[in-house]
Amino acid sequence: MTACDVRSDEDVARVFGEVSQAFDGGLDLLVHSVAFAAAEDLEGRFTDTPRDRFWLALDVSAYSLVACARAAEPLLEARGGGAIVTMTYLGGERAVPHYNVMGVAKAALDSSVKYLAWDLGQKNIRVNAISAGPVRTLSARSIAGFPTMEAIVEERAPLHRHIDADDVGAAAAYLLSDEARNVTATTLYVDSGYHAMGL
Ligand code: 0WE
Repeated sequence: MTACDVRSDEDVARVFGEVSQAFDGGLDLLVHSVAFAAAEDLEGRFTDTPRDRFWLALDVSAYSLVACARAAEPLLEARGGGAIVTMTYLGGERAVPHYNVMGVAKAALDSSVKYLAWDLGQKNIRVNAISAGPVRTLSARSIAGFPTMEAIVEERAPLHRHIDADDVGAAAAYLLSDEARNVTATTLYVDSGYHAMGL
């Protein structure tokens, strides 16, 4: 599948057109896993986030789910329903130092999951989010203090261990499967239980 700039309605329309051709006009599931904030906004003070980069982060990280869900809707409907999963993070609900504008974008994303779930539920399309703990990914490597965050989770989370991409994959496989047929509009935490702690 070709590249897709999720800030462009034309690009999104083109890619879902290609999906429709490749999959005979139908789609069973959609995994939305995209986010972006300017690197300089993931350090320092949230207060200093300029207007243009605030909207950039929300455009790529939150509105893109709405755009992709809308484009996928007729394809999912053609199969009698389906499931959408997106990736969120605790920093959208609580202030995580340095997560900054990405936290605001995740708050918008989390809310969008609920409104999309309401609209698309009518068409038997489920919409859920996975809230993963810090995972060592390519983009994580560029984040200052990432090893410290992992150490904090390992110390304080009920399961005292970090999570990896396979843990997220297993949760996604569940949410996208018929096993989760009556699960929508929710967040599944894959974070060793860290989100439940107060200290
Ligand atoms: O959502 C994220 C990070 C997503 C992300 C990563 C980058 C790095 C490269 C978005 N935009 C960019 N822009 C870049 O230029 N996470 C959940 C991982 C993450 O990022 C943090 C975290 C955690 C956790 C940043 C600061 C503090 C905590």
